[in-house]
Amino acid sequence: MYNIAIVGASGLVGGTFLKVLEERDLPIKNLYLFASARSAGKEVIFKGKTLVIEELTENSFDREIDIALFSAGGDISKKFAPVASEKGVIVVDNSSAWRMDENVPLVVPEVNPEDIFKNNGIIANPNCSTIQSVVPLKVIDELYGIKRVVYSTYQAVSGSGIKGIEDLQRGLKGEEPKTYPHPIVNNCLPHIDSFLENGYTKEEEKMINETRKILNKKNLPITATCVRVPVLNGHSISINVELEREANLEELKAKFRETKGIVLEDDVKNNRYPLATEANGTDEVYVGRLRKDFSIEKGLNLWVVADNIRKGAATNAVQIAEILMKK
Ligand code: 2RA
Repeated sequence: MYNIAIVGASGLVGGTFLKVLEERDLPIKNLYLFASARSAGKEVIFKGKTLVIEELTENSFDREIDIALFSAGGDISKKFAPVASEKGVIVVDNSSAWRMDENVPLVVPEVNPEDIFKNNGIIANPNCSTIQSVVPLKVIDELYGIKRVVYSTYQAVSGSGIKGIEDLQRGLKGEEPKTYPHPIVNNCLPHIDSFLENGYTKEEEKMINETRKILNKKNLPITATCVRVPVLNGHSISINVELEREANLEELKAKFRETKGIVLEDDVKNNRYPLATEANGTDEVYVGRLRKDFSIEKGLNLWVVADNIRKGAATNAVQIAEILMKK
């Protein structure tokens, strides 16, 4: 049995950690919930027991904790993940704070589970749009070798947390946004996170750098355009891939069908392709619209959809914790 902590327990991902931990019935002896002073004292039901959220402090890890799931923003992770790991806690951090640190493994269990055990106390959970992309890309790379990737994302407002959801709700009532720079209703905003000097956004930079790290292809040519769309939950991503070797679509579909964590939804004659409303609330990565890219010699297009709060964050982190526990 294990003692688990959740840091950021009052947030959207934090609450989903609780839901996923309960669903997957991990061997938990004690569960400790931490958040800001503002949320301290709030009660949460877990497996029929009432737990009380505590304020996160430097002393929060002065107790027997085996694994801590963090989703409280980069500043909190930067400050408290080392405090926890110095006390022997293994931290699985959902923020971007540690993802590109060369001493911190960046892990998607279906792609690079072996990297979990290269940790020095901190394991980074990738960005949601990266997680759902590398799951099919790993299969494609193993079969045909990937030479280049082009990402175009259509990301739900839940990716911005409760604030993003509230802006969509405001927009539907004709009210002005408070989180996004423009109304999200009737718009697609090519602006997720902040802009960099080179004209890309931090979200696009994350997808590029994290994909290279997870697939262990440091110089892989990749570009990305990340777009916020008026969808409540579930990210959709168009992926264009240039290959070393010509793809065989039937072979690739068969491989997707037998890959754990992937659901092939590809029957366009019957209007069947991945949808955010169908991915919502599930832990799989849905793949469809597989077709050759005839504009280049060996090219492939696919459409990938997943619940960005579950597989894109909470479930991926819990899966890492499960592998740690099994070991
Ligand atoms: C977003 N991927 O969708 C980012 C962070 N969750 O806003």
